Amino acid sequence: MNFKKRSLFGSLAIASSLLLAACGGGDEASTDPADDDATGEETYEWRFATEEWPGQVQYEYAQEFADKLNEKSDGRINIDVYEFGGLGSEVDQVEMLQTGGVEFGIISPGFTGTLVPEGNIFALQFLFPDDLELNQQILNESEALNTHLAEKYLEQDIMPLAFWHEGAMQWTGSSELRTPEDFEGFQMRTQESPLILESYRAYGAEPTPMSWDDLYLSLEQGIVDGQENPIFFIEDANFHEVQEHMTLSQHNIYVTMTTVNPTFFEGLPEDIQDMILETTEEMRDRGYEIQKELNEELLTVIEEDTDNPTEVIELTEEERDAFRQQALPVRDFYVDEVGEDGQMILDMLEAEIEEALNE
Ligand code: 6CS
Repeated sequence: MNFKKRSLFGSLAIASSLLLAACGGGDEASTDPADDDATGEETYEWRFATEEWPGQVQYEYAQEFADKLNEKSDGRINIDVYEFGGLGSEVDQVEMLQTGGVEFGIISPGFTGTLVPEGNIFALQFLFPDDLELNQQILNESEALNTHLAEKYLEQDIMPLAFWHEGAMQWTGSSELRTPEDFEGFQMRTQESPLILESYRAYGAEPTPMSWDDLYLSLEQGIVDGQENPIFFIEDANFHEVQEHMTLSQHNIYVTMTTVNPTFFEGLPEDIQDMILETTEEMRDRGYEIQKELNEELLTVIEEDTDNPTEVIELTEEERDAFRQQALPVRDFYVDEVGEDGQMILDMLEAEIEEALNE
C-alpha cells in the first residue's frame, strides 16, 4: 500500500469549498483585493493548484513562485499552493482554472488534449532532442509555443505564462520493454490526451488513460502493466515498488505549463500583473534545475533499493531508433487531427529545434 496516500476526507473538504467558489458561491477568480493592509495598500489571497505533492517538482516550483511574489509585494500577495489530490483529478483542476476556482495552476498538456488538440504536440515522442538543457531553452524561446500554441490555450480560458519540463520520460513495466514488440498487448497507463494513446497504439500497446492518483494500485493489482514518467516521479510516487523493470528510454520530455486564469489576470492592476510576469521570468529555469537534481538523485535511490529491486534497462541508440521509426508516423496523425494551425505550430517548432541544434 502506498504510504503517501493522502486523507480522502481532507481532500474532499478542500475540493468542495473550491468548487463552491468556482460555481459562483465564493470569490470566483476575483481580482478584488482581499483587504487593505496596515498601510492601506491592497492585499491579495490567491490559490495555486499543482498536479504533484510537496517534494516533487511542480509543488516546489509553485511554492517558490508564491514566496517570490509574497516578497516582491512586501507581503501583500499571499498564495496558497495546493498539492495534488485536494482538488480532484488533474482534469478537474483544469476546469477549476478555467472557471476561476483557482487563479493559478500548473497544467500538463497531457490532460488538455481534447480541449486544446494542438497541445497534443507534446505527446509526439522523439520530437525533442536528448539535450535537456537545450530543451528548456527551446521551451523558453519558442514562438510556436509561446505565441501560437499559447493562443489556442487562451481561447479556452487558460493563459500559459511559461512552458517548462520535468525531465526525460522513462518506461516502467511488469515485463521488460526493450523493443516495440515488447509493447504488443501491453496495458499502458497514460494521461488523457488522445495523441498519447495513439503513440502507444503505434507500438501495439493497449493504452488506458487514468489519473496518477489511481496508478500505484492499478500497477500493484495488474490492472495496467506499465506507465511513463520522469525518474523522480517514478521513485517519489513509489511506482518502482510495484514494477520489476525500468527502461531508460528518454522517448520524450515531460512538458508542463505555469498558467493563470486570463479574466483574473486581465482584471489586476498593472503593477501587480508586472510582478507576476517578472516572477514567471525569474522562475523560468527553476523547474529545470529542480528536476535535474531530483532525477539524478532518485535514480540512485531506485538502483540501490534492494527491498524493491527494479531492473534498470539502458537502451542503445539502435534500440531507441526502432521506437523512433514507429513513432514518426504519429506526427501525420497529429496533423490530420489538428488541421492547418496545428501543422503550422509543428512545422515552426521543428524548425526552431533544428535551429537550436545548429547554434
Ligand atoms: O503521470 C502523471 O500523470 C503525473 N506525472 C507527473 C510528472 N506530474 C504530474 C502528473 O499528473
